[in-house]
Amino acid sequence: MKIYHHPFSSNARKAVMTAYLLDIPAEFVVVDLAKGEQRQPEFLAKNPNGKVPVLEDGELFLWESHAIMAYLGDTKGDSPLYPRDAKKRALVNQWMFWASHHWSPTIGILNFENVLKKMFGQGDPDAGRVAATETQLKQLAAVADEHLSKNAWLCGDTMTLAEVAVACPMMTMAMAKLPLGDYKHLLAWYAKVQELDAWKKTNLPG
Ligand SMILES: N[C@@H](CCC(=O)N[C@@H](CS)C(=O)NCC(=O)O)C(=O)O
Repeated sequence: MKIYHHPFSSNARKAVMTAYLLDIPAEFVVVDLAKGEQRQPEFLAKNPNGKVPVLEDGELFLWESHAIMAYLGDTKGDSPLYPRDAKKRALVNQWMFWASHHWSPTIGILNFENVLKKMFGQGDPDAGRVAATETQLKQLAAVADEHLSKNAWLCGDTMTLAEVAVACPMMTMAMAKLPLGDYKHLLAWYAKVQELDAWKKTNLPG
């Protein structure tokens, strides 16, 4: 099994971290996004969207980080990280879909405005877009924070793949100026995730 990724990509990190947590031996293949390898025909044949992560398992090529996480969880059998019990799994999926549809894309806008624009010489952040996105992100953070004020982990007492989906986008918290400082339950939970070996192994080099 191969996972095509890039160490700066929070979406790719979700796939790599899941493989580590589930102890699934996978070969991690770096796709050089800065050089545009993701737009080369060889990579587009694996993922026509030209994005990491991609998982290759035999004849299966799978894209979308949360689909990859679910597949890895399925191949592992009944792991507490992605339980087979329908109700328990539904709650893990709920946070994974929330991360995919709301949390990651909102953070992605601040990554673009506050980090990538400068990196690629595309001008200053758009102040109006930043302010509107900060408001949206705070609303989302308040939901997670309130939930984590009553639960040790997103799905209750046990750590699951939901943690991976929600924590990985936060890896750019400082450089993308994510306005999360007031959400103390979310930050305390994030500190616990950062203590995991699978998190440390996927930290940026250096
Ligand atoms: N919804 C996708 C998003 C994947 C994505 O946006 N990947 C970014 C890195 S975080 C990428 O490969 N960007 C390269 C490009 O767009 O050229 C997922 O969750 O896998």
